Amino acid sequence: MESKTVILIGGSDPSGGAGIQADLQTLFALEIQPFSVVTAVTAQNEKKIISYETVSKKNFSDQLSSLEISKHPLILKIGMMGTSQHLEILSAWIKKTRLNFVILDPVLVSSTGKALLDKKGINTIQNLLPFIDLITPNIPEAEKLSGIKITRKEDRLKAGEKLLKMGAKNVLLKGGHFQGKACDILFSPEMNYFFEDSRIKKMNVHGTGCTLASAIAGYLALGSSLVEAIHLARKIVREKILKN
Ligand code: PXL
Repeated sequence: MESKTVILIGGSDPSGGAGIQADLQTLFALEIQPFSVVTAVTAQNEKKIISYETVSKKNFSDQLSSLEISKHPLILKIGMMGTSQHLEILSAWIKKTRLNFVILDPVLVSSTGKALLDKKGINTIQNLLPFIDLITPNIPEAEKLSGIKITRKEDRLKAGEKLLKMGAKNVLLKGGHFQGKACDILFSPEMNYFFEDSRIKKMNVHGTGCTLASAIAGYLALGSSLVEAIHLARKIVREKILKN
């Protein structure tokens, strides 16, 4: 069976741990050749992000227009966007393009603490939620997008359900920032699924969000169901953390 085409949209991380480089590496390992559209170029290493610049809005639009995608079923994975203006351009493109499945990893802040999207971008993401098939926030991102503070276990359910109500078709709330077992929760229209593993201690987790979302895109492209794709993608992330 021919696999679906994956389009990656995100920023460059010259250290290779996160961003488009991590996404590409993940998809190549699954023998998928994705399209990749660059939103921003960061200068960073494992310790910090020194600076970043977004590509011009014209160049970003041109990259999207250049994609020769009319023939294929498409899976889109969105990572770092940089500014709300780039997100607005992407929103307009999503609304006019036939996409099978849209995954949004709402990259707001780097693991080293630098903002990777401007403040207004949060509002733009909220408006885009009805066009998103799967959003993959970590706890701080879910708090910002839902407006619900997550301190107790039950708060995760409130935040996830709120994001569904705001229009996302599915929400994968990642538990990496929460105490206890490494538990990700998938909120879907029918039911919630809990994905649980023992926590791996004090390892480098830079780029794990990128890898998870792009592996989900890859497995969906190869024909997995969403639950199966998440299960398999979590295995890839676990291996990546253990190797670091
Ligand atoms: O992990 C989030 C992320 C995504 N994309 C780029 C990044 C980072 C974190 O540093 O640099 C380009």
